Amino acid sequence: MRTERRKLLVGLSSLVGLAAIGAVGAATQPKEKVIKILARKFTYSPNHLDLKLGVPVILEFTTADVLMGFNAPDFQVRADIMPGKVEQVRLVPDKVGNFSFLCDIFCGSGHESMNGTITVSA
Ligand SMILES: [Cu+2]
Repeated sequence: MRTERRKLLVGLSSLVGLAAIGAVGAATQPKEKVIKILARKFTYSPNHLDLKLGVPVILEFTTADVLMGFNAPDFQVRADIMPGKVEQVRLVPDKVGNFSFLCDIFCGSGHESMNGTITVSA
């Protein structure tokens, strides 16, 4: 009975130790890079993003005029970019190559050409 209790205590203390290591690891991890993107009729600035495979980024959107959309279907990321608001989405580049993004909310006569590219390198 006594040894059982000791085993339990040892088990618990190593769990606490692991949790502490986990907390330190999280605290020292670098913050995800924030990429600011300004949408306006009918472009994104920038309209080309260079990303690294497996390195997540935060895309931070604002619009200079009307409501816009952002859609990067290859990464299943999309956002509504509303006037007067800052919209953030997280993108995880999980494949290498060139991928398109586009505006998916009709915003005027140049809407169809409002797009950009994401290049993910290894
Ligand atoms: Cu549009």
